[in-house]
Amino acid sequence: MIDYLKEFEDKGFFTCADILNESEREELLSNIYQIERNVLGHPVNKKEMDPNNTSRLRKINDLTLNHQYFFEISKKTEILNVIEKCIGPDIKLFGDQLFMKPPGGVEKTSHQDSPYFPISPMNLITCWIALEDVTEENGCMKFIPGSHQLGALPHSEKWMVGNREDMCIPKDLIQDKDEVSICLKAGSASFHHSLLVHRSGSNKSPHSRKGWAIHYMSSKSKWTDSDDLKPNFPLLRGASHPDCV
Ligand SMILES: O=C(O)CCC(=O)C(=O)O
Repeated sequence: MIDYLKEFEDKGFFTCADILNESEREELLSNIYQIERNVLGHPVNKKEMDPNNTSRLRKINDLTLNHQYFFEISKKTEILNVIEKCIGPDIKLFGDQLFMKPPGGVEKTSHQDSPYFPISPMNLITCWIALEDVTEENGCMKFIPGSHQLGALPHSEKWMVGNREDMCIPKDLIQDKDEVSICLKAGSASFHHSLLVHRSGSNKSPHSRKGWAIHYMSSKSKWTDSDDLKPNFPLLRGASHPDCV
């Protein structure tokens, strides 16, 4: 039995097999298929197109906020039991992102999640669910073990995703010889700390690689942006706390 808390604290990640059953995975993929074809409505500003082929999607944000089935899966007991071991019993949902990575899909350069999240302390955890088999060739995630212990690193190097400017961590700050590839069977998941340095390669295979990242935080966390921008984060387990998220 994996000691999830120890793995989370020491290495900043671990994996869990079969976090979804086959019918859940099929239902999620069917919903995604319908969103891609605009059969199921999803806010346009929550969809990002693939810069190499602007007729297909690269990313869909906020599925849990817009579709009940995705929200139900984010509360799945098996997932929350693992999350609870790492961040405690009071759990709120921060948000979610689906990374589509079709054949030819672009890489995601090295970054940490927390510098993009206005949440303190920087101790969130992401459950990244492989909705399809994930291999080295189709662009698996790559983690640098223990890099979450470095604190927040500067994201000062430009990275263009088509016309959109994004940022990444400069290469000279990264010990990429330590990097490990996270290949997963469809329905399995990796869990990573929000300060873990990670990236994913481009998809050089003829197979799609969909990964759904769900971000969780302790409900004792603090919102660090202005009050009027604070969303109403759903409580998934345990209690809410005054003056917290
Ligand atoms: O799925 C990917 O390619 C990147 C995912 C990622 O960076 C994340 O979940 O934080």
